[in-house]
Amino acid sequence: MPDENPFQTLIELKTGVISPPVDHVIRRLSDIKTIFRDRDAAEQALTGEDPTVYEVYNVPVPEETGQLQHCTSVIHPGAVGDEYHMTKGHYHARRATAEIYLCLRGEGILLMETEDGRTAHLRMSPGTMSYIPPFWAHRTVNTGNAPLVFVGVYPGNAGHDYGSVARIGFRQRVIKGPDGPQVVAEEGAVRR
Ligand code: PAN
Ligand code: ZN
Repeated sequence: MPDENPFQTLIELKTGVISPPVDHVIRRLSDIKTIFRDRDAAEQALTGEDPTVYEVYNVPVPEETGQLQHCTSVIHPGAVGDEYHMTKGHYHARRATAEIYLCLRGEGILLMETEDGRTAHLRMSPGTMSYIPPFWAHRTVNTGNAPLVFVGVYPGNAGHDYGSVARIGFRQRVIKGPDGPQVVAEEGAVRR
């Protein structure tokens, strides 16, 4: 029997802010500094202010099979050394769950990889709808000068596993090249 009522939220397309107010996660550089390859540049940046790298606005939905989690992410423009601002990245705790990213604003690259070593990336720009299949870890990178704003929709029971990415790292990075953003293979061993 249905025990919930339909509801609606409003996304401000320019900022990604959802109203009425929902759960709001702020990731500052001090929270995520170890994900960037140039640790000295990260420490240097932290001697000044502690910049907000990205924010997530999560519409609260029960974490249950059949539900659809949905949220906006806003990655602010910037770089740490030669590496663009990006999310921590994760696998879904329940690996067999997919996700859709609909880009509303900005330019970026969606990095993906599997535990058996496959890698992929997709460019994001307003209107692109990217499909992250089950079993693919995902991390989003803002390669532009404006906020990268996108909607994510994924199964209610997916959950997030950050530990695997934190332990193993991502096999690809996006750096500033002479002709713009470049996707490069992570140097050295995969484990670090
Ligand atoms: C997204 C991400 C969001 C932030 O909603 O959670 O972009 O990235 P991290 O979770 O890696 O910090 C999503 O993929 N949810 O499943
Ligand atoms: Zn996800």
